[in-house]
Amino acid sequence: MSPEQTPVTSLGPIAPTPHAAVALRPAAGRVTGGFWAQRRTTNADISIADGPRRLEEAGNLANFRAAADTDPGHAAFAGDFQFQDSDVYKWLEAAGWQLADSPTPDLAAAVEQIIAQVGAAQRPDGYLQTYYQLGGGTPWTELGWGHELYCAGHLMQAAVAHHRATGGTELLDVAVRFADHIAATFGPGAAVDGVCGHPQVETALVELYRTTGGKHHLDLARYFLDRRGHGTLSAGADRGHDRDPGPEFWQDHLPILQADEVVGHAVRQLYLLAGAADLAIETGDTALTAKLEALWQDMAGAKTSLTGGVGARYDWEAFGDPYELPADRSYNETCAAIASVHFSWRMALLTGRARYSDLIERTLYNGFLSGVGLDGLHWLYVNPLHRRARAHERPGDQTATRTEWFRCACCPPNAMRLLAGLPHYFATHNSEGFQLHQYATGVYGSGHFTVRVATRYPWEGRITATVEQAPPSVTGFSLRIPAWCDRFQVKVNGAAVDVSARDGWVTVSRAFAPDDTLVLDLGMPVRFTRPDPRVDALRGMRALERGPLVYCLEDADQIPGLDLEEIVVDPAVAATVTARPNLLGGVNTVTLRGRRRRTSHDDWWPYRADGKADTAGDEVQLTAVPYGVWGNRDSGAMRVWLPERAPGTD
Ligand code: FUB
Ligand code: ZN
Repeated sequence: MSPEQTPVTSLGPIAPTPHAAVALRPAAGRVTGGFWAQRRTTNADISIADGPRRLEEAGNLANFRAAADTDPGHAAFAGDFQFQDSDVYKWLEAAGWQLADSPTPDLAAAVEQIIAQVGAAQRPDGYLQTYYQLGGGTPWTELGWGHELYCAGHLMQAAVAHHRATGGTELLDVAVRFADHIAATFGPGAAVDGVCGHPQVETALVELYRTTGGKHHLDLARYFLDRRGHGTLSAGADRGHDRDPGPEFWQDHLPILQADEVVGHAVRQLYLLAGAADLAIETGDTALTAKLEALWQDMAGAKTSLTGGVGARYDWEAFGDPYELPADRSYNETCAAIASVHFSWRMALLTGRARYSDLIERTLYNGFLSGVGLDGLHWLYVNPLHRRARAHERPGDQTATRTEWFRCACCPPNAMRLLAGLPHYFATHNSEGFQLHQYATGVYGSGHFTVRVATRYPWEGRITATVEQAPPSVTGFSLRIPAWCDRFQVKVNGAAVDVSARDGWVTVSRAFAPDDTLVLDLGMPVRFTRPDPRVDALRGMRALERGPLVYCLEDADQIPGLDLEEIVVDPAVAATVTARPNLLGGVNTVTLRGRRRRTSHDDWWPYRADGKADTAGDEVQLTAVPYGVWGNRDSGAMRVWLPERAPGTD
């Protein structure tokens, strides 16, 4: 059976239980063509396929064999980080979603082999972390940096993916044994009463509960959430870590219900909030939901880059102050963008609000995808919005240049797992109908409602959705109108319908029949975007956007000799869009006229009295490409935010 014909029924990464308090439930999806098919094919055929080689080369798999004592030649832990097992688990999770989508014998065999190595390494009491098993220290004594629960969480998520994809329990059994060991070890009056320095196990335990039905997994997730914020973590307790990042870094500064803003390490913060959202979904905790909505608003409203990137600070990979969103030194780790998608999707399910999927869209196309090389082999760990031709990286910085793998390789397999499970973030259903959140060519469905979507999105704004199967119970079909779009039209079976967007959704209400066709046309003019004036680092700048895509200028597309530090733009000038099928995997470029500021040797001082005009420069053509594909050609300069031409200059 071809992927086109197989029914869309599989469960994805987040599968709320039947009694969950959700406004929307994820629908199944299969992407069959277009933008995301291209990127997901590279993910499957190149990135995931190459994963075992990478994990072998970096020593991650040898660690499991050594812990199982079947490989005495590699008895010492390989690598620099306690959490390296998680790279293997993230890869296994990616492979699981890939197997669910389009299984191949080679991938199935690789998964089976690696699961066997993981299982063999597990201690008889259920404990599993190769770093500590290979002499790294005493388990559960270094909760700050030890990452034991973090790794356990990734193991659980991998096991859930494998089980949902294949029905097999080989990895699930390992994960449940570890979860049981954790339950026996942690809790008031137990051997350990505390939390992990890196949240992650919370969301994983909820998903394990959804898979096994074991209420104790949900209770354990609740314990870890409630115990956090009571100052149980301190770096001093961990050997070899004399720099204490402070309680905010590892989300131990406040109980979540007392928190007013997103702070500390961005991935830690957002994994925690994703886990809390999962708990709210399964328990109907309305106070927690309200708090999560407020924290999401703080993140989106004051701490997110235009690209959806989060975690602006290089120091401790942390959220900055409100509006601390520089273009050049914005860290925006790829994992943080992924964590933002995880959090937002759970909020979309909880509340039904389109704003969460708006941010997911922005993040996916821009701040996430920039982390993934077009070749599927080169990655960005940090995703700034400006790279100068003269490198501004400090020794020890994560580089803003594409790299094959990292010493701390958290991002590549994390990106693989998101891409592999991505179609499950695209559509939902509830008692009122069916909702499309993201637009990608493919087949989406729930129950007996199935719809086939055809689109050239994000290059064009037309989305055609043809109903294939429609039970009488589905009387509403909703389409998300992105926040960036202020002109759209909906046609049903060729006739324009008068619908307006409410809270980001347009809903066509009728009894649907097979072959009913909805066409949504989203206006996609090029937009000049200005920052909130409170973003001091960006004042006086403009960015180019079209549809869901943020654009940037890269050296490679400009006239020879143009210095991107010298150009200014005028938002009043027209910009043109050109389809370039042979550039960067096929993109639309945006061309506009800008001006090169003329500098002279007399400009020894970069400040001028108000009223003194800049020196006039010549007009130049500028070509912008989508930010999501920047850095795929060379290591030249790049910038998203462009200085606006000052009034009074010619
Ligand atoms: O600590 C594990 C991972 O390493 C984090 O999620 C990333 O931010 C990186 O610091
Ligand atoms: Zn990462």
